[in-house]
Amino acid sequence: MEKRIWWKQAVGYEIYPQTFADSNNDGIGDLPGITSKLNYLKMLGIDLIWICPFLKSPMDDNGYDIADYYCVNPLFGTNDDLKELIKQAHALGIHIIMDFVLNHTSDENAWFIEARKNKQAEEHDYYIWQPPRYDEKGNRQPPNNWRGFFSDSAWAYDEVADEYYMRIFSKKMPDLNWENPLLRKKIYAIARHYLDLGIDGFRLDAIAHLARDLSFANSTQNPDYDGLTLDVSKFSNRERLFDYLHEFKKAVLEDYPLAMTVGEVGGSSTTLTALKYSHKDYGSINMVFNFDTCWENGAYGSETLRDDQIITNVWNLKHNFARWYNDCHRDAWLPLYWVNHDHPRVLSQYGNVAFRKESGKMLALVLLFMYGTPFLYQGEELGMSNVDYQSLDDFTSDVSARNYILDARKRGLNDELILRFLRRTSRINSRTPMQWKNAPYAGFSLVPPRIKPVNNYQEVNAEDEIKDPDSIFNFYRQAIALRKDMAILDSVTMSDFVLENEDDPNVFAYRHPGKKHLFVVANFRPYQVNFSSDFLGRKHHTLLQNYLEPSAIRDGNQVSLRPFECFLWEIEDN
Ligand code: TEU
Ligand code: CA
Repeated sequence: MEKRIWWKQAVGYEIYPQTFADSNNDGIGDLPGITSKLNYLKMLGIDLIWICPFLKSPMDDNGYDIADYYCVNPLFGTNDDLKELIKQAHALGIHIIMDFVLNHTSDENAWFIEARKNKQAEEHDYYIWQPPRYDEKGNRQPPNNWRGFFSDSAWAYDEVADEYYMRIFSKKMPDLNWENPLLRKKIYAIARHYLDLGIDGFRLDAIAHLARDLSFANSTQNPDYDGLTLDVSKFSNRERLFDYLHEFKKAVLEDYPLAMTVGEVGGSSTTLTALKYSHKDYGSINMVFNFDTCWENGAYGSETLRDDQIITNVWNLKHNFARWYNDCHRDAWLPLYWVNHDHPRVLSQYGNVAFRKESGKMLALVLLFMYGTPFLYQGEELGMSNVDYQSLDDFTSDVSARNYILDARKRGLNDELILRFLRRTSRINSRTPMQWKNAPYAGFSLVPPRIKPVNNYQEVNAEDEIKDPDSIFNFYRQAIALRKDMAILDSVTMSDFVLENEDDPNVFAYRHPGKKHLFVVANFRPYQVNFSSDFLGRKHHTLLQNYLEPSAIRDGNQVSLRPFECFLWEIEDN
């Protein structure tokens, strides 16, 4: 029965291996560390983990730059450690999906080493090369004005080849040329290798970018101060990419019907485009991550805003979730998440550290009862929050932050503003070590980790959270257990998702009028707000709430909600 597909019932959890658990106390998280925490994840109710890249890599982009697709990064363990992790996870009923990076490799990958050395080599054409341009003064320039995602040009010059190679991320991450059929075969072989090893599927990294405008014409967008412009139409969601993905499906995925695939399609993909990837009849993969529900507090690009100007746009947030549901649910499945390893912490984004417990639980409730497969991000279940770093140096383990600092200084931003902006938006925020206990380095390691822990592990850590029956962790546990109740899951995934009092600017409320009629109400403000709905007057029983005493209902259809107050009701329809 289609509806019983495992990944439609699963609750996922994203792991950033470098900072999840360090088994050998060298300051770097590793695969045996993950294995050692499987029972923790099981206790939480997780049955699907997505592990960010752990293959051999010089770590220019923390593993998204792969040097050897067939070898576990020695920093993280061995190929045998991976087999052991798969075995133990499966024994507990936990599926594992791998982060598969197929848009680019590391420049230290054997393919690229050969490609730059020898233009005649088969591997040369695995990458995208263009001759330099020369300006009036005779200075060498990149082939065009395209900017990449990490602030600088989408091209890097190679001395030996005397050509530029395309690289929309860092210069150590040359883009792969998907037009080359031999390269595509190599990629498919890698996918098969890991599926045969027992991996249950893939998160497909940066998949929206596999096809580019091969005319390499300049973007006609207005260039920025340095003559470059980030024009995503040049390398995102282009028609040709769907041919590649269909081939991938035929060549690999059709032979593994239980494998799950979730593509990262990013910010420039509409719901219509999403269906091209993931339509149940004509799509190639099972679902796609979109970014439309991220950054709805305006933090993105907020260089000149004060902290008190960063306010969640609850209307946009809930309507974006509803739009993806409405446009897709008949034909495609969806993943659900607040944030991932490329974002700040959700507690700092949409919650509030002054109301850690209340807002942490509220965020759990709202996410876990929507349509789709929810993914928590490591530490979310503990209420982990953004970094408290005081120096720009603390951000430099992230190549995008390094490039951003250079670019922002060129634009005349002072270091104080840069620091404020990075503390608000940097990817490092989510990459700090898991806070396992109240011990040095948050109990993550006995030595200083490469990425500094947030200095609140005295109060925010797994050991204490597990013990405290009223903790965020235990709230997640209860919420996940409820979601897994078959009758509730059927309502969540098979009856409608309807926003309730949809224009209320502060409260995110929705219903599932299924066999079990579910009603979620959540105040997104750090202050008291009034909310009205006819359903508030209905007979119900409370399944979950984040304040011990229920709020007093006034006039039958009005309630005054305390800061971040939320509840889940089952409405009695007769
Ligand atoms: O991120 C890609 C990414 O977030 C964006 O570039 C996205 O494709 C774009 O905004 C589309 O709108 C993935 C990983 O999650 C990230 O950690 C890596 O740094 C990156 O790919 C490169 O591998
Ligand atoms: Ca280690």
